[in-house]
Amino acid sequence: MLTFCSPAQSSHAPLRELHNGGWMDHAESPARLASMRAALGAVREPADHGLAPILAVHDAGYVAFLQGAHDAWLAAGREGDAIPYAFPVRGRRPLALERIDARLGRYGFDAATPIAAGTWASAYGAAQSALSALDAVASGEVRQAFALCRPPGHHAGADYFGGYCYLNNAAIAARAAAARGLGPVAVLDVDYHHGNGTQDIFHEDGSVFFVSIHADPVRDYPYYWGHADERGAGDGEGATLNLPLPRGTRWDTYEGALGKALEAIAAFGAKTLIVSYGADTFESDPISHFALTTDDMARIGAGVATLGLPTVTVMEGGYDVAALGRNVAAFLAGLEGT
Ligand code: OKP
Ligand code: ZN
Repeated sequence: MLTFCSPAQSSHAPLRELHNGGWMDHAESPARLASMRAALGAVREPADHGLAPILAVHDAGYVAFLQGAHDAWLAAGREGDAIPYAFPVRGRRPLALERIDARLGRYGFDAATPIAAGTWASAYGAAQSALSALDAVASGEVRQAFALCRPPGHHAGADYFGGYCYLNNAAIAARAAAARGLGPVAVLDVDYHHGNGTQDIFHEDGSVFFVSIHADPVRDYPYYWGHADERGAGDGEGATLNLPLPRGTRWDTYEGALGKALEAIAAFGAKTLIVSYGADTFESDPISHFALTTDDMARIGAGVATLGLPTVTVMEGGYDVAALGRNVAAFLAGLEGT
């Protein structure tokens, strides 16, 4: 599988995250990338598409904030990673506050997503990988390509970061595909966690169909999105499909949801597919609670391949570092039919 990855994507190295009331080593580590690189072999460096395709998804003020946040943190006399701790929830006025803590809370939605020295460079590199994977498919060079993105993207909205995500790589690729006339576009999100950022970005956009299979947010992060009655709004009504599943889900249950998702994508008439792939559905993932096996990853890939669509897969989560490389390789082998 033609795979894109930028060396800049290793520079994001958040130190720790607040987890269940205590500090733990950050789950989204550079070691994840090393595990995947070791299993996948050669990668191609992405071309630099600049900021324009990022700004087609993300708010300009938010992007400027991300670019400067860690410098502003240091300028405020702080050390280590910038982490928000106060949030203007429930319709507080949009105040143009200068203090770094106020700006962190304005743009962040959780305290698990630090902004470190290398965060912008890595997020920018990951977005460029997604755009180059799209180029390779759009030009006809390949039918399928893989963007080995890190940090992940599906929790990031037009003007917010959270869930280890800063720029929404899948949404950036999907919007670029639509802009190139490759639509209708579908985004299939098979990460364990609901892709709330992607859902929000396309919530009122009927030209991109968003379908997600994920842990029921009644029990699992991100809680406030991903419930089955969220179906899009306005022009996008009906172009969002959420398929929440219970903790403990194995292939026998997962297979039915995947079948529904694929049927809906075909019925929508998608011409290009973006897959947000997370390996955190794996049975021994340290922060997740499904029970899929490495063979099941290949089954997901093979299922997606039955759509027969030009496909860009974008990497999202997966935190069992020792198993991550082989799980991703199994998914991609299933997708390629090998
Ligand atoms: C990112 B992706 C605090 C709990 C917050 C955030 C999970 C983000 C998952 N430690 N957990 O979807 O794999
Ligand atoms: Zn996840």
